Amino acid sequence: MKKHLGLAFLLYFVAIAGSTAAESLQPVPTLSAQDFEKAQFIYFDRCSGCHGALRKGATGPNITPEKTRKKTLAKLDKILFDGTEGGMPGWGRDGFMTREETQLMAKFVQIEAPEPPEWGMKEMMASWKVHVAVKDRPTKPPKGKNWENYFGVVLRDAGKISIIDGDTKEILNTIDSGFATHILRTSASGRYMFAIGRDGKATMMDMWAQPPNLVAEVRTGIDARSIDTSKFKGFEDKYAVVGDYWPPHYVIMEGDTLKPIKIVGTRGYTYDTNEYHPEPRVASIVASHHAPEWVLNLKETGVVLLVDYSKLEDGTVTETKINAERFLHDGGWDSTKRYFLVAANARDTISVIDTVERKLVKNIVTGTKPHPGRGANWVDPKYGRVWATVHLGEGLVSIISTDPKKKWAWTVVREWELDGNSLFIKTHPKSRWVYCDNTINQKKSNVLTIFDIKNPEAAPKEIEFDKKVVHMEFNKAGNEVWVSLWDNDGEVVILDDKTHKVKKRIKGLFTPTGKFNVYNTTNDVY
Ligand code: DHE
Repeated sequence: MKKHLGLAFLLYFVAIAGSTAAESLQPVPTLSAQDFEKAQFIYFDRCSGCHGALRKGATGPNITPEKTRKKTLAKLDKILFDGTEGGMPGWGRDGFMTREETQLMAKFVQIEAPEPPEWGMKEMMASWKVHVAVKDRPTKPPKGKNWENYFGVVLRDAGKISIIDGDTKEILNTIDSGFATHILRTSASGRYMFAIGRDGKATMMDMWAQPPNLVAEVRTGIDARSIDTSKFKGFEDKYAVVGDYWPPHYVIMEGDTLKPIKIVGTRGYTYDTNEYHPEPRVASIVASHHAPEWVLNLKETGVVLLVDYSKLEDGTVTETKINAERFLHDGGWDSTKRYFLVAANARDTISVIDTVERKLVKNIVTGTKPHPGRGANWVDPKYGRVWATVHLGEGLVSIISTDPKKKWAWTVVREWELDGNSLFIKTHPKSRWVYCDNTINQKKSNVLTIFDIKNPEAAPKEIEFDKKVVHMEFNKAGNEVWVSLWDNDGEVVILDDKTHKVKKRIKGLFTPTGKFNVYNTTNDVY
């Protein structure tokens, strides 16, 4: 198996559900202890993100043995090797698994899922390390450095973060992080950047140090995707929070040392059918600007939690539960930062949460599997303030009115066609362009598509690169867009936002994926 170049993002719909109950079950295969261990690792690395640790399904379908044993090993192996039209990656075809490995995984999914171990305070405390004590850190920002224009670039398969000076384009430091590092967020001041690895390891980096350095780390669980910090007035830089996939819980930590303070479980009931779910995973997290709260999105139950952290000094958190839709995934603010728009990808829906009135505004049906990242905000010449998402399941940009005063508020006011599925969309308040990647479009994963806000009916422009393009981010000034070329010999390409000419290529980056500008991440500019 190619260990590098993660592709564990595609949604998939294995045709398992098509089998009839009358079909007889295949016998349970046996595996040696060594093969079982190998299969467990491959499952964690490639499969659990979409199917869940217990295989009950989320973005991908349920693949528990009562379903998979209705298929022969040969059929399962074909699905694993070649993928499906519904979005299941062809792990063998694309070179990520050998035939031997897809055959092993076919057997593994016919065997009952081993329950991953719990991970509690004892394990967290044992993993907690403060590399630089608070008293030994700089008390002032670095002189002569535009540190708010630094970028953290995720080097996914290296499990590292490169901190790049956005002014000089120099790599200031490359810092160890968690396994298959996923995303970065910042503290309210922007001084600290936080990374989360798929192994639940949170790392904290100080942008004021010269060069920026690793100051603390803790392992919050076994599988995680999201991290954020307290941003409300009076709580700036005070707390950090990680949302785990496994165990299904969130962990609140000290904002300057990552010392774990509180663990809160998310196991509970689906919002609509009231069925108990053993594994409601924490998907996106954002810090409210209107209350000392985080907005935490629980994937499998479709519940949005507003978690009040203001009484944490007494050890108390208060949760408000808002019914939204299933399965909640990624999302972002509207331009006023009052409304949070989150994708419920199994229901082709964007749920809008009002963080002032603390309620669901509306569930808006868009296209197949919305996937906004944090989405993009701009002012449409006809419809006014809008926010938009791309889709994992079809080539579509859905543009939603976010101005509650308009009669078309919270409806899809415009749609743009893309040539295939996409992962991320981005713009900036100073830009007239909207950028979409085509990362999961097999025909043109190397293409960046650019729509014109001022001429929304015009055909988009396309820029071709020599490698797979993923994720876009602006610099602080809003005049450059940074794009990752996702490869073992990867690059970050910097385009001039006005002319789309290449200004600079930062080469020699191992599997660069997400990029996060300190200022834009701190201030939710997108
Ligand atoms: Fe992500 C955001 C989960 C695969 C790159 N991804 C998110 C968020 C979630 C999520 C819940 C929102 C975090 C937040 O805002 O707090 N991602 C998952 C998965 O479960 C999934 C589908 C499968 C998996 O096994 O992990 C998955 N993600 C991927 C990838 O394959 C990507 C392209 C590269 C990688 O890391 O392997 C990837 N995800 C990203 C990025 C963001 C993200 C860059 C943040 C976008 C932003 O601009 O904020």
